[in-house]
Amino acid sequence: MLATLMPTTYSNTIEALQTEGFALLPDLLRPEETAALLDGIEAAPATGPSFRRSQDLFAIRQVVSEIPALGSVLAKSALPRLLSALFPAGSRLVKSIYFDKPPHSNWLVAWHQDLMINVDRKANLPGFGPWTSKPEGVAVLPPPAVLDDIVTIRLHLDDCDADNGALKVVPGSHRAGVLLAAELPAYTKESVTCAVPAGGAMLMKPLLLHASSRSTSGRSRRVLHLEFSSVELPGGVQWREQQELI
Ligand SMILES: O=C(O)CCC(=O)C(=O)O
Repeated sequence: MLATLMPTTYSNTIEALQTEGFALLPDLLRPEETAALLDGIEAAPATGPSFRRSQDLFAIRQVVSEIPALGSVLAKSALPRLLSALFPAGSRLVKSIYFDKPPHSNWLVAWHQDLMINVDRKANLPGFGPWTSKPEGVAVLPPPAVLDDIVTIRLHLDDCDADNGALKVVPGSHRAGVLLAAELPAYTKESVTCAVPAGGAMLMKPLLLHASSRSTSGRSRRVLHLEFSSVELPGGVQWREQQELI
């Protein structure tokens, strides 16, 4: 059988995700799917509490609920097959954000791990906390097993490299658990920059140390950041944005 006709198993991707904390899939989306996602974003009204626009950043929170056309494009792409490989027992979308780092943007993101999950309400749950309450809703640091289950899939809608704010990561840092600020410099000397072409995906674990730099180029860096989990939260607490994508 020709290699191109063999089913994609994503076994190398899953192994890289477990050992390195991230994996790159340069051609997850077809060009017409990337174009359809951009069309959906451009057609959105861009007003309301989920939309934030400044000279250096255009972000849309809960973007898949704000722009339902995106979910239809994603459901017909290779994403469902990738999700079945990552989560054989099923998963749901628990967070979605669109980020545009426009040309020459000064927006940079310092080294951090993604520790908080968005939930619908506060509750007295063993192992959960601290809790935060912001205008957009409640978030909490969950127990390690909840974070370990999450996979973030960043779909790149533009070619992205060091010049237009690609993500920098520290391979393997997700295995160190939750790190203190004072511990970060010892890790960040070993960082790599994740260049991803338009239509490609970067997969990462929430505990992977990551950061991004200012853009020094005239190119946009548009990304759909999607987080998936198979975990049912305890005590009747729900993921705030939970949504079946497929
Ligand atoms: O997209 C970026 O440049 C950074 C985003 C990020 O660090 C995050 O979502 O946690």
